[in-house]
Amino acid sequence: MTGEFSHMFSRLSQKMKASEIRELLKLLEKEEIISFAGGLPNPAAFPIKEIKEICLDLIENKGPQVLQYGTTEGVSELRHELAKRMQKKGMDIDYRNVLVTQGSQQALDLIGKVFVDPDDIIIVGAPTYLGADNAFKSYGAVLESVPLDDDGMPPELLNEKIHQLKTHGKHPDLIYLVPSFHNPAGVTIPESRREEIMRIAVDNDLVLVEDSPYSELRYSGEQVRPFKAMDPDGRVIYLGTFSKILAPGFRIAWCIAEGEILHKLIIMKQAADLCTNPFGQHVAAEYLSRGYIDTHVEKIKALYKDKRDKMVEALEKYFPKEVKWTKPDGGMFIWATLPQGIDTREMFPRAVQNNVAYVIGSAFYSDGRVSSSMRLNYTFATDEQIDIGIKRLAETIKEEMEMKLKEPKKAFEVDKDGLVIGV
Ligand code: PMP
Ligand code: G9A
Repeated sequence: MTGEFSHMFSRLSQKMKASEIRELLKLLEKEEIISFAGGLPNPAAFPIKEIKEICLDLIENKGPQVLQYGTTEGVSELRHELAKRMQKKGMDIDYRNVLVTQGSQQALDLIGKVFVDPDDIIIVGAPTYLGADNAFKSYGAVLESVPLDDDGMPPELLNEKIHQLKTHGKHPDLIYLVPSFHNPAGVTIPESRREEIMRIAVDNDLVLVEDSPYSELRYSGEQVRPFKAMDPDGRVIYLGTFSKILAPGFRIAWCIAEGEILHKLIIMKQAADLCTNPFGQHVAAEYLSRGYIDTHVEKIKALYKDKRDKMVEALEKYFPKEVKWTKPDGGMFIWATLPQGIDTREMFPRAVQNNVAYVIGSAFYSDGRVSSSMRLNYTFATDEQIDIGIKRLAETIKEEMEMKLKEPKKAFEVDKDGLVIGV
């Protein structure tokens, strides 16, 4: 029997709920379920042969070095390679601005540690990436959201939100954006809008967090300059990651920051983990310096573009005409919106019974509102699964639309913290 310790927990940990995505991933270990839930890369996109070659070389030729502790800032070969890559995107930085982190998720956590006191305000989109929501809330942040449209966050609504907060005596410090191929909405902020948002950030003295895991995965349209390339005074913190362009199992990402912000992030990382896995960093550095990355990104772009098209085709073929969805120019997600009155959280057990899964829309709203939207990942499933899974989902939606007044049967139970406890 386990004892009772919850009275010892911090106030913040008592308030924290489990991540809907992390919990869903456990549930979806059932083999018969076709999952469009997790934002997982396709395993066919992992460059196993090259990684094996690099690992063998490193162990044989640099074993003592790559198996040792590293600096908190990151392995210097990797920081140099990443700085070159970021300079090509127009950023006026050098390797000293690169902080290697344990996934971008760690950077989000470090940003929370550096900037957030309980009840501090962060502006986010509605919807927004729920991992950021969780990271910031774990430090007691209050998230104020601005609704997104087809071009991401509208500057006029951002201005209005800031003005509204100020009239109540509140001043946000941070704005968090996923400007390219948004998770979950799939939308991208065009360059002119980025310039306007940048001006608003400067005028209102906001630090802008540019979380950009998907920007390299563009399948159509023109590249857009990152906010970090428009940054006049070091107020943009840019986050990039190898999770979607190499392999998430490495847990290696990078954060571009400047001056005292960078300094504080480093100090917080020293306390968090000493350093990011040095062996993985050396592998990533070699992967870049041997010139493998660009060929690989082109390969996965072709694969994912095809999968996006397959999913759009299946949606057109099977989904009821009342459902609307985005057709993203890149990234990994389609955001589908069902007719008003359908709650995708309520519908979820029915989908699991029909052996198909998605992420419920409400998971991406910091106020947890009811949502008739769902996020569909198209990169992980096979082509055949995309067709079968979307057909199952279409049937689920039709059933829900017809029977929405009936009590849905539970396909799983959750405990008081939102952890899945039985299927
Ligand atoms: N930010 C966004 C917008 C994401 O979609 C993800 C992963 N889904 C992350 C951060 C975290 O990525 P990682 O920790 O694997 O680098
Ligand atoms: O939590 C994970 O496994 C990463 C994926 C994030 C997402 O689905 O958005």
